[in-house]
Amino acid sequence: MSKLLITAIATATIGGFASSSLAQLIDHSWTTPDGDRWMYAFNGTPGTRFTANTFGKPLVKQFDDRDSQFILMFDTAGIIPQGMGLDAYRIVSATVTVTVFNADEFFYDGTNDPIASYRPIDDPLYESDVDVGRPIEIFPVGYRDGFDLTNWQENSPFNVVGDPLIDAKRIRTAFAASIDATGIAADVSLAVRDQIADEAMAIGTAPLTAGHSVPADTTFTFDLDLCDPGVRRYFAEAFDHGRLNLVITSIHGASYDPDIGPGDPSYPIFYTSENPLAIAFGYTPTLDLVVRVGGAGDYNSDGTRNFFDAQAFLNDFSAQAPEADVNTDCTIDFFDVLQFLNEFSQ
Ligand SMILES: [Ca+2]
Ligand SMILES: [Ca+2]
Ligand SMILES: [Ca+2]
Ligand SMILES: [Ca+2]
Repeated sequence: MSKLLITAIATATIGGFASSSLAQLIDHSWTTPDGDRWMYAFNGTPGTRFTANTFGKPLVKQFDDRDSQFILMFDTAGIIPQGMGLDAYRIVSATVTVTVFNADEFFYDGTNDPIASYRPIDDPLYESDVDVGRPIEIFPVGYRDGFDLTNWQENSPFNVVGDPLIDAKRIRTAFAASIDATGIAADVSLAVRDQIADEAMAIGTAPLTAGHSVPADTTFTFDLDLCDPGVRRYFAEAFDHGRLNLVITSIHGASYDPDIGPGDPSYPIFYTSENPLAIAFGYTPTLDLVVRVGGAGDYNSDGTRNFFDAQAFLNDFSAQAPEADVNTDCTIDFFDVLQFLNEFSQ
């Protein structure tokens, strides 16, 4: 493989270089979102609340299973060059944090629970939840009824079609989504009903013992799985437009039951970007991104394409280093070599 690769690179090197595919490696941290919203049908102050929570009430006829969602909006414009076309963006890593406001009102579970475990125990499809607590998950955002990434804002209406007092299912203007490789978003808010499993980009983890109650000010970290082609496309589209929206959800039981009245929360409540305590103590949601912009031919991202790029790629490829995954599909194979050569010789 290496000899073949060297020959191919040498051949490619003979061709002239255009300057259009030079690359930039961008590593940036957002210490607070540019917008955030408790996405819940009966939120009377959308976009400005000091806390947001996540819960669900699966299979209740009126509500989405992921009933209460927390949307985060980060402007990437000005940090990541916009409008370069989807192929120009290669997301390398993405990490999100949110911090818990309420004290000891739910239990820590940093692993996936079977979607059937959220069904009632007498449901024929019910599966048991083997570990105490419920995971907190992060998803891409999808839109409906005239909204999209470019026009949805933290104070946009919850719905424009339907009436949540009658039926709040599948009407929210922005929803937790699964994105296919062509960019089509499917609403996963009814995950239990629709039996949609394992579509989250990450489950939040915290330095806590599994099953223990979660203290106030605990930060949950989401290291996003970027292997899925739909997820990669989602990030590319976000960077192309200059804004990345993400949504936190969980299907913790909602303790408020219209039949029995309000009780103590049994679900996470998070600080929002508007919360004065969060601003003072650094508990606002955060985002860390590493993204390559531009052609992979400038492999070492120094603004020129030359032998050193080929050498660096070859070294990483031989070592099976993650950086050699040029087409970012989470495997390092011949298709990465093809893509590198293609971009190196353009
Ligand atoms: Ca907000
Ligand atoms: Ca569990
Ligand atoms: Ca270079
Ligand atoms: Ca690859």
